[in-house]
Amino acid sequence: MAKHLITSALPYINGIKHLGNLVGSLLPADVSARFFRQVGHEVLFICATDEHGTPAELAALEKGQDVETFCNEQYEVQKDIYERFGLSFDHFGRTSRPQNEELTQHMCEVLSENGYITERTVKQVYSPADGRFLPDRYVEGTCPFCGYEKARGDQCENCTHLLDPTDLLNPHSAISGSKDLEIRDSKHLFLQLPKLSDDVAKWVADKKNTWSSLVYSIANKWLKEGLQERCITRDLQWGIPVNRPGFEGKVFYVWFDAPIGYISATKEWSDIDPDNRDWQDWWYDADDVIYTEFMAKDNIPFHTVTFPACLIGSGEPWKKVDFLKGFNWLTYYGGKFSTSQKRGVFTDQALDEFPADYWRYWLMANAPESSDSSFTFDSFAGTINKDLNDTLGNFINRITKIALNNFGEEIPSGGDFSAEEEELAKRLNTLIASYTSNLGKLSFRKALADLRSIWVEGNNYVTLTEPWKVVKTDKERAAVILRTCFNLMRIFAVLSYPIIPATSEKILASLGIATENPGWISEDTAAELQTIKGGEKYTPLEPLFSKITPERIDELTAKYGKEETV
Ligand code: B3M
Ligand code: ZN
Repeated sequence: MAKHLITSALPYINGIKHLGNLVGSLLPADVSARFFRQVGHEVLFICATDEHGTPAELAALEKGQDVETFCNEQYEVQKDIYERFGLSFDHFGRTSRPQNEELTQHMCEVLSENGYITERTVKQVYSPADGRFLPDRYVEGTCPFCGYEKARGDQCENCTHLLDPTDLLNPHSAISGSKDLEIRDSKHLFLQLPKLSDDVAKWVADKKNTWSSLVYSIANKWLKEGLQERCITRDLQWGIPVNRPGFEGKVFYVWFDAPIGYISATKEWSDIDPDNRDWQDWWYDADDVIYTEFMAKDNIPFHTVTFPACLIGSGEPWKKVDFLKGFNWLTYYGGKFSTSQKRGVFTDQALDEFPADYWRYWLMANAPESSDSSFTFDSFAGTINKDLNDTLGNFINRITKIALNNFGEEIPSGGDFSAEEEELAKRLNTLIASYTSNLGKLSFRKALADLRSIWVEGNNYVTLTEPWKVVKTDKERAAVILRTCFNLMRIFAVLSYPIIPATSEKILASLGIATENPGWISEDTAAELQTIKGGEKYTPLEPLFSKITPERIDELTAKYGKEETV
């Protein structure tokens, strides 16, 4: 038994996430947390909302709310959606909580004592009308490169040139529209990454065999290009205050405090029950912990270079990531999911259309692991119909019907295994070993292909043994076959639990099996196929899935769109 710390990238507070965000971090982290718990490890699965930065302020402004009210509301909205998706966090915290403020300020202090933080004065846009500095997107104006009139201070959306707020022609405030802007000096803190780069490079080199090539190459690309000092403060009000003289009214840059949020959310968790929980067991001098992070590829540099640099620079024994699972993009009909353009299916909408398990299954079966993958409703319907409905669902419907008609609501007893069951055990044994190993290696697509093959074995076994015929001539043999099928049902439910937990719970409940942690399936597959002995009562299941019709697909594409136009 090992201690597994698992974190998902912290979703931004600025709006409801789409399916791409779900499959790029939150969902695979949950699948792993469930799996590791089931095989008997001690697991701590932590996540939180990432609440600082200009995106949060601007989203609040757009909604006409103050940032705090906006964040409070959005936190509850996101938390509720993740619960309904069955995400089994041990704690879902917030980077705006006091634990994060305390720890972020502490990190800045120790980094600064160790000589990794310096002060420098830079030129910033100031708006007297708004009474504040206007960093990044708070300034709009005309792009000096292409003449686009609505360019933002960080980037021109039209020609994609990166900009500085001071580059814009005819600049005005995005808040008040005021054109009366000044350039003022402002003092900021810079993290001296160049000084830490040798240590980080050494640490990264050690991960060559543990990280995937995607993750390892992104980290190395950054290191090779040479690390630059980074400004870790902003002239904003919303955020974690910088606790030093001359920095009144300034806060930390969101990417400085967000990853610290993993640790402080763990502290939130232990502050709830301090007698029984200790966050330091997981984070401080915690060599016995195996730490796995999940994220989309654009977050990889921050997690492989910047954040580890801070932890190393602190000189304190903070736990650093062991395994890092990075994902490519999930596209929507080949184009981008877009929060700002509302393109694609968002997590709240998804749950209005279909049960969480449909989404969980499709997303994990099509996870963008080694390349991007594309969501389409045709693909979604095809997979749900074929795998969930026609394979798993159909197997359960078939045997329930035959069993009910011939043996009532009691699992048939009597008779012994014969060659067919021995053969079934052998075949399953190989598949389950592969499935278990792939889940352990976080190879999700391969794991899901194994799971599908495991379900197929159930249908093949029924087709081969023909219980509906046998029951007419040899009731004892039919009892063996059907009882084996009930055992298969249990095995399927246990193995499917990381992926489609709600469905698994239904199956287990119908068999009268407690479900809090269904455990795993041992290597003695023959014994596993005879765990249910016969004579037990069961509750017949209603069909678990229903097919998605072509008409429904048309409805959905009309509603959510499929054109790639912007
Ligand atoms: N909120 C960005 C994102 O969701 C950011 C991740 C923070 S992880 C510490 O892609
Ligand atoms: Zn431009």
